[in-house]
Amino acid sequence: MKTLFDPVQVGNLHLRNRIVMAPLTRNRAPGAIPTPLMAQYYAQRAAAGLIISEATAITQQGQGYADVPGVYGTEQLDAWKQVTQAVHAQGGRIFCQLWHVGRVSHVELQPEHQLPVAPSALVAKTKTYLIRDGVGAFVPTSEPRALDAEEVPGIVRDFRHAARNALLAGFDGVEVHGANGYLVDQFLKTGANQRRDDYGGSIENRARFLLEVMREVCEEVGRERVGLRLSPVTTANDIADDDPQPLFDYVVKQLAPLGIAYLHLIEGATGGPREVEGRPFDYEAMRRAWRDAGAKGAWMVNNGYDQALAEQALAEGADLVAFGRPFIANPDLVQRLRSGAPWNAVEKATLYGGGAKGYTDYPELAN
Ligand code: 8OZ
Repeated sequence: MKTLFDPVQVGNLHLRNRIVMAPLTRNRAPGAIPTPLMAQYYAQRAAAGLIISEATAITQQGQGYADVPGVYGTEQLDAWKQVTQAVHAQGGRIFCQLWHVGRVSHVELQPEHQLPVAPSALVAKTKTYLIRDGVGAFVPTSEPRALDAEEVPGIVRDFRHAARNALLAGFDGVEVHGANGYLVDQFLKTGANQRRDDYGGSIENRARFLLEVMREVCEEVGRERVGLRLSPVTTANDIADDDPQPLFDYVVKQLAPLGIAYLHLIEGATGGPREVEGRPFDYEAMRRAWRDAGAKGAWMVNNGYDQALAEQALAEGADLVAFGRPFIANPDLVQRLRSGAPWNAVEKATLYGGGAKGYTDYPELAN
């Protein structure tokens, strides 16, 4: 029987357990530059088998919220080095989540206040977070402009370049953010993609951008250092697809020969119910399609897991379980899982933005 505490090989990394810290946006990187406080926060959580960093913008164009970090400038890379060194000093492992928000942005965050870019010029009915004169505010996203087909290879190269940067900054690998209604997910799904060229229409065309990104990133840093996050039926950021099962069936069949280290599934609505009304989905069938196509990478599950559900998932074929909010409130979550100790509750008011409060000051169990 697999347990959460078994060591496991993922790509060429030996992880000390199957417990993953999920990517968590915390908006504590002023000017998109990581801070020493972030190094402390991640180091506190380094007992996880793997940490996936908060979503990190591959370019300024890929930025959609105030004070989220980037991985495109020298200063950012130097600051990330302190984070990765602090995690490694605790014997931990950390991947960088590579993020382009696409239409989930605001002109005030974009280079020269240009329009955010997207597969199609359709507004996402969602909000983003800005800080104006020091005061945080949730504001509707800006109307995006549709990318020209000729611009797409440039964004694929931006992903590739960011992957190289992440390794230069000491990350053990990268996770492409293909979930939660951001750019990759916008290309994949009918609700955001009305293109009539090679990047829209059929499933093959809508999956083209993702597969181009994955091929380039694998070529740059090695397949064993690459993961991908997907959310087939999430409702996050106003995203939807008319028929997700065949879409993701195709995606995993095409991904399999790439030989990536892991696939990371958000089951249901991100941070919400694991079953979404009107959006049934068979994850087991998706995993079978991936395995039948020859994929050997780890299958990582996420969304609302507690200990019992996590153990059940491992028994049913998952290899890794990612915990999000529990890791915010419990820096020693691995220890608590081991001992069956209760978990601290998350304080909502300090999730996004601010300093040490609700970030590095959650209590650990007394030893
Ligand atoms: C919460 C707030 C802002 C961004 C995601 C990167 O959902 C995010 C995110 C989450 O993937």
